[in-house]
Amino acid sequence: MRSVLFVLSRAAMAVVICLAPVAVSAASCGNSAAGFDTWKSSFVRTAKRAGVGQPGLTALAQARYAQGTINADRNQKSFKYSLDKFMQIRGAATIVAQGKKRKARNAGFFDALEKKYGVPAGILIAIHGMETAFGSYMGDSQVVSAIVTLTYDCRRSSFFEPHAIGALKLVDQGAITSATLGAKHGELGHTQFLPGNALTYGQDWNRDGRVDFYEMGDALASTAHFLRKKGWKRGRGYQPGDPNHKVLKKWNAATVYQQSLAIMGRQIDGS
Ligand SMILES: [Ca+2]
Repeated sequence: MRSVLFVLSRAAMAVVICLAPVAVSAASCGNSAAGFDTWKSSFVRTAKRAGVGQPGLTALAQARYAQGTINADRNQKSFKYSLDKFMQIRGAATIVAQGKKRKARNAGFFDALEKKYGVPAGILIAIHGMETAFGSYMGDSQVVSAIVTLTYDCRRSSFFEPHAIGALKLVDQGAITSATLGAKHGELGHTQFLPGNALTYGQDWNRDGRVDFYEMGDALASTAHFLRKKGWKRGRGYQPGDPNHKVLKKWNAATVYQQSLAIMGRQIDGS
């Protein structure tokens, strides 16, 4: 769901600028490591008020200023690609070819997911391929440190704060630890959930008592659950103009991303 961040960044930034004098709780945000620890001790109160327990508070105390995340955030560039170019850059042909094999190999699993959530294999496999090349690259940044740093950072505090609280609650639940690695903006697991969404939509598909976004079954069930809760209609289409196409916007705000998912999904589903 990475690209959502890019699209939201301008709007969220405007909010931060307008509200900064009153909105950012007791401690002020900052644009460098100086002040991070002071801000963290103040953020403890916010976290407690939000219901974060001791494991989450400990993870907050252990969070370190994530310079790599801030560097990546400052260097974000916005590109405008045609659909064809975007699909080429993202390796859509490879995702479809591998995706068809993955669907055939795990037919029972994907049938069970569709039965429970109404979301067909093609879309879930296309998302899995787009987000992490089917789990082959899930990131190398510490999720808690990344998301707490982004909340402290002045640029988009209000956008990231619910995700920081989400990450700390995921620690409470044992879904992640302070060592869990994800992408630069704290997206975690096979389909790169932001922590707040992970907390809300996480599913324990394999029923081992733990929602694990680094276990494929849990991650894809959580993804299907997210789409279902965002309005996915069982048995209806997901091509542009179909009822489910607009649900893809909830996953990623970029039009070319949504269109790519629809094309890849149709090819993988073979319909
Ligand atoms: Ca599980």
